[in-house]
Amino acid sequence: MTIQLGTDKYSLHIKQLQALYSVAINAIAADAILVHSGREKHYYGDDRGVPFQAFGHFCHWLPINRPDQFVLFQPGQQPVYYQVVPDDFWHDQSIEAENWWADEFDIVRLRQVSDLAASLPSSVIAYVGESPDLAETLDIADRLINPIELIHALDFQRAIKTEYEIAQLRMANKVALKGHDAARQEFMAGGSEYQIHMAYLQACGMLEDDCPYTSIVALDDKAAILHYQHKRRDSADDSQVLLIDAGARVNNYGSDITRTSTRRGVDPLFQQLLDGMVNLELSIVSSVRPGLSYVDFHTQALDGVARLLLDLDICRGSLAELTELGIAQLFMPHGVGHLLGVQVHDVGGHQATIEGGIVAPPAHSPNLRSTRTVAEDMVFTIEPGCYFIPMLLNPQRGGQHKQLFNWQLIDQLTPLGGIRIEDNVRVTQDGFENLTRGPITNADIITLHS
Ligand SMILES: [Mn+2]
Repeated sequence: MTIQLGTDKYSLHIKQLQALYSVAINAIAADAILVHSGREKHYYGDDRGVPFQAFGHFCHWLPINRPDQFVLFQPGQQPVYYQVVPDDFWHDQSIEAENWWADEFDIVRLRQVSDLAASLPSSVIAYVGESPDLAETLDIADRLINPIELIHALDFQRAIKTEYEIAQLRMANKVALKGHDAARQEFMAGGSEYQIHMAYLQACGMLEDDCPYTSIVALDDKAAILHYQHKRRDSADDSQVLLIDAGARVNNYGSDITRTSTRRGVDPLFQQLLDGMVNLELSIVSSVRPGLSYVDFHTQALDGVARLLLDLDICRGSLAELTELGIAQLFMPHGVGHLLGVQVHDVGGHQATIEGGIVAPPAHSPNLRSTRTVAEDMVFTIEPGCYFIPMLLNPQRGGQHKQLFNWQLIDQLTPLGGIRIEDNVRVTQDGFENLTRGPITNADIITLHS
């Protein structure tokens, strides 16, 4: 959805983007950078189009999600938006120019992509986008098609959000929270996964294509499937647990929120685990401040999960033993979160430098999507989880460390699937802003715990 938010913020965003591109272009010998939104695709052997998603670096410039749109950056000049609007009586191709963004560009309207070559300046242009073939037709040199030094610089900087971007992410959280409320109510009333999913979309005022990713709406044991994609229609009168991971998209920026809810009569042990996970998530969020490594949050999550498992007698032994053997990872096999922006798993998560240096995730947690040093105005998710995944736990039943697991309790909890709690967090000058919950005080944590 398109929501107008402060023209001045957007104007400043474009200035900051120009400054960022002015630095990035120094990595290559070029006078200009052409950013392409992408091409329309069709299913194989079919004339039906695949739902389009514009390239992240294009979305960074414009709140437009359409194929064959182009932004031309030239240092010191107003950016040019080449808006391709084909003659087409099958589809609505019109793009309504809204002043708040249109005023920042020199807009050149074209009827087809093949008109672009004649409209571009005769300077040395680099191309960023999915179609090297198209770049060749524009006579762009091979070395300037997605030059890796340029991509590294652009990816790295995307982690730090402008005030405009933070406003979009705040709004995307606000919209998604309406959906989460409606979804929870539908679950409490015994709704099926399908009904909960539809209640979510309706409350957000969204179509499925407006979601930043495929929503996860999982009842009971399906909550243990990390990216569960179905929406069962079966009656769910006796369901006990809902795990819903769903966001909303505003001007191309997406939120990514997970909530786990229980119905009356749920196993009290599961409820204790859920309360513990909520507190763990809040305490990790509360520790966010510039200068830390994102890996620290992951370590806190694994540690917290292990402590909970010991406290509730689901695991046995010492914290040191569980850590040494990587037992928490069997219950939380994903990372504690990821960068968030115009892509739900935003780029540059493992990048340590603008030049492209990489910090790999620790060997014990290869699925961790970010190892960045936390900096002001970075936005990421914090999403610890704890699941009973038979595929991961069953091999331990006959293993060397089988005595570290309380199999009776694990069997008791497995039909309830699992838990994930996820908020979107912005780093401030000396701490954090929870974009999902707003300010959290110690009082909130205690309330949630009781
Ligand atoms: Mn996420």
